[in-house]
Amino acid sequence: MFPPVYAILDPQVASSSVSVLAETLANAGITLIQLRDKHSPARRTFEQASVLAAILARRGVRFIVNDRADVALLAGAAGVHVGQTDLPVEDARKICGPGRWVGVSTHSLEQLGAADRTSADYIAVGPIFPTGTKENPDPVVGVDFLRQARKMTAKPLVAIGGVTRESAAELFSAGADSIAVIRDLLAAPDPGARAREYLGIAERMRKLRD
Ligand code: TZP
Ligand code: MG
Repeated sequence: MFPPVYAILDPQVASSSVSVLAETLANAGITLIQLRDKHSPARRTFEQASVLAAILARRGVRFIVNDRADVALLAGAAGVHVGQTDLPVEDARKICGPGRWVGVSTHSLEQLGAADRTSADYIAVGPIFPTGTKENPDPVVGVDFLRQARKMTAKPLVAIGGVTRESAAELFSAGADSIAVIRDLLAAPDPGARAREYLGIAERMRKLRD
């Protein structure tokens, strides 16, 4: 089963250090975590990613580095997530190899179709809802986009952008295999408790679907 809740660690949103948060989220049962650091130099991201890769590998959590396949490989991460302006999926794949995941972000059905024809391990679609977290976000695509995307690919689909506990169930119903959350998870008063709430919603929706 694809991990139903994808936690994204953004140091700009995190209330505590990302390694403390990663432990908290792993303790709560999250099994897929990404480091998304848009502002640090590559050296800092590499150091941070190396620490997270070591902590999370021990915990059986799949750790993904955003944007940089080179950093993901060298840090010992379990995958990389590329956007439309990062290395193309197959080039990231050449760096990371067949054993690591390569995920890709898409913002239109055309991009989704192209991503489906690659070796990507999962496809993210969004922003589904308005988000204050991403700088210069692509236009909001809405839940209907997710429904259309679901018909176009058999790859795991990750819904991202403005996800909240209130919208999570609808996203699973619309065909998401997973929901990716930044602010509503990291800025929660108790991120561990919030993660458990999301996992509870995912589990209820899985039972309804099966
Ligand atoms: N890609 C599309 S929206 C987004 C990214 C990285 C940010 C999602 O953050 P939040 O806080 O869950 O809206
Ligand atoms: Mg990127």
